[in-house]
Amino acid sequence: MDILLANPRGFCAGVKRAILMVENALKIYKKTIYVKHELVHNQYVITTLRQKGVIFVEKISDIPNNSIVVFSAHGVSKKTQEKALKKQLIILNATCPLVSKVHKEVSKASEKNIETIFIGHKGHPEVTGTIGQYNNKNSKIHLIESIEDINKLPIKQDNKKLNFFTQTTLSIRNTQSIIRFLKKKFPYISGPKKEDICYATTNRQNAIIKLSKITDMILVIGSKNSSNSNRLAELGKETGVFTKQIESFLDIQKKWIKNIKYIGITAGASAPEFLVKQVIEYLQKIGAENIKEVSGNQEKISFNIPKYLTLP
Ligand code: 0JX
Ligand code: SF4
Repeated sequence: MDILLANPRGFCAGVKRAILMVENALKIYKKTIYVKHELVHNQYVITTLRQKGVIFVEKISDIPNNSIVVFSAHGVSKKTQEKALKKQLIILNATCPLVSKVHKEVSKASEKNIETIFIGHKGHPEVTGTIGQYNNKNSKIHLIESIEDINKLPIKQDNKKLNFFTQTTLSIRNTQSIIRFLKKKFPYISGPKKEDICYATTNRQNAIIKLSKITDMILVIGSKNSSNSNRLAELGKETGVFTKQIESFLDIQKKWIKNIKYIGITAGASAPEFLVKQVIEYLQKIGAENIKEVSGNQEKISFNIPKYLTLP
């Protein structure tokens, strides 16, 4: 059996920035750091930070007044931000700049009374945070998850003040077909040139498609609540290649790899490379021979952390 590694895979710029912000904050403040929601959706990352003293909470009310709070990479709503300010918390905002960009657009639409349709997964923290940027009593933001939802929208077809935005970690294929239907039904709708799906999501989805053409099984490393990792596993399955999503090498079942000649490995944007290495080592122990990095889009993008969080 040979191992083929997808490229790019694993940490994106937003995740690297969020983790560095928390690690530096621990060193600079030498105090308990609270994080609103899981900083990124990966169990290994969360456990490691917890061991360093980070406390993860779902509600701002669970944080003592005057403490330090980090907003997760997925971002928060305006209401959450207000609650944190009321408690006089020191806010370190680790929202990915690409999510913040969508926040600004949604907020602008709200100020301008532009009715808005948001494509995303209900209950996902990024969706809650982005929808929570819209705060207008005279106009509305509507969440849709599928083409079927479009026909249920209480919006007039000839509405000329209508916008759409999307979650950053959606399936490119599904989202494009939703947008096509949206434009057909609402001819005056405007929105981003393509969609708001980020570069990292796009590149990892393209990389798994490439991997699927040269492998007979794919392992996707990523936690169950990671939207972008789930989309990778879904896409792997859609290509027809036997695909399994795992948290770590411990989830691998030997029966999966019986008779497999070329096994592909990829990792979601929140899954550390360390987990990929562990999977490779495990596969080598049970007989994998050659390892090849599949060529792919090189990612040069990086996001700065705030100056006050940089170490000397
Ligand atoms: O569930 P998501 O894919 O949005 O988040 P995850 O797995 O933490 O990935 C990195 C953060 C992405 C924000 O857009
Ligand atoms: Fe930012 Fe994209 Fe990474 Fe999300 S997946 S944190 S939007 S770069």
